Amino acid sequence: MTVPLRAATLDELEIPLVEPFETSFGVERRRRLLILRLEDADGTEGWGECVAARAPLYSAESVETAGWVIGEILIPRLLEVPRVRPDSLAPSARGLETHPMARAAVEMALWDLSARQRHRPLAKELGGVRPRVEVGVSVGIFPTVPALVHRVGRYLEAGYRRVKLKVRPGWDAVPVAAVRREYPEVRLWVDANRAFSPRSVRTISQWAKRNEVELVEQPFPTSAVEAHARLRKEGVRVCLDESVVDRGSLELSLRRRAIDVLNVKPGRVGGHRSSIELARLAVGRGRLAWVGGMLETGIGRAHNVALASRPEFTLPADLSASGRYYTDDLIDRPFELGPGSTLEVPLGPGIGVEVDPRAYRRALRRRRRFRGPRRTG
Ligand code: OSB
Ligand code: MG
Repeated sequence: MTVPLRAATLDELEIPLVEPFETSFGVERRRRLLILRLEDADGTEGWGECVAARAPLYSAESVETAGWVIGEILIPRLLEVPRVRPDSLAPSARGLETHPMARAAVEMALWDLSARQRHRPLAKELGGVRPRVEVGVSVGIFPTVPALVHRVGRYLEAGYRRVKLKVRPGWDAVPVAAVRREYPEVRLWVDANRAFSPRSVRTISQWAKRNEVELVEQPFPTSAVEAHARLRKEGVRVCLDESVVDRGSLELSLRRRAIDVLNVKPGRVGGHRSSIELARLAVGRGRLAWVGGMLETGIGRAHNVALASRPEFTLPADLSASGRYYTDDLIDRPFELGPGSTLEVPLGPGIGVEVDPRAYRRALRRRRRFRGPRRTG
């Protein structure tokens, strides 16, 4: 029933964010990204987004390295595969364990393609069970505390109920306390993107508990398993993002009691299949899981929303409405925030959204085309 690929298009785009997004590792004003479009022999398409950023700061991959891996290795190998399916990537991705973002873009495009071939929504193909997914909003570092408090207020007015503040040494106890004081009801999370030293376990636990911070995401460096375990012992709920790169790293954190909650980003862990595997493992051991984001455009967001409709994901996702990120999202029907701080799971074929050609053309910077071998019979 499945068919070979006929062609692939790898595009590099640039799209301005509605406002700068500052984290402990840098500021992003315009997102540079890769979009992959696969096309099978019947003309059905599959879309994937690569979450690697222009600079390799969040992780070691970048637009350049991921573009190289996708264009020089993954696409040429896949174009030789006689019948593609979502797991067709595994043999083609051998040796590329340290390039999960490149792999994910291709794996996710294959999922979309295969769901469209079957005229089924991706959410159903992935085992999703919910018509809407609960979401929150990730809020960057601001120039001043009042500016942050004001912005959080705007998000709450828009309907978000859970807010994740980006923190770093020097932007921690004070802004967190200010937001808590102004909004006593908000579900408050923080994310440090590895910026703290393991020596600050005590101080983090003090301000986190005092301000009823529901979870602290990735306070310490990737391999600081003991520090994360100590923070848990202080009574803080620890969420891991960068530390979990594969099954082995998750098992290690579980065994050493260094994790309560898992932030699963399909674009960063190799795609949907590995996301499901990691979430099942964490939930099977009594931990909680939710779907994170990497400022995806509507294409990547649609993938993430489909994944988040699975039953393992019980905490609100980092998947906000299109307008929180981009004035001109790349899709025809931008995501909007619905009742109860939710996004609707698109139920059209595949990811359930279509590209808006005008927005896409405006953002397009570079295109590479690939064609499969001519096949006979
Ligand atoms: O650590 O979760 C993170 C964005 C870019 C890189 C890393 C992270 C993030 C976010 C944004 O927090 C979440 C979103 O897409 O809304
Ligand atoms: Mg994070």
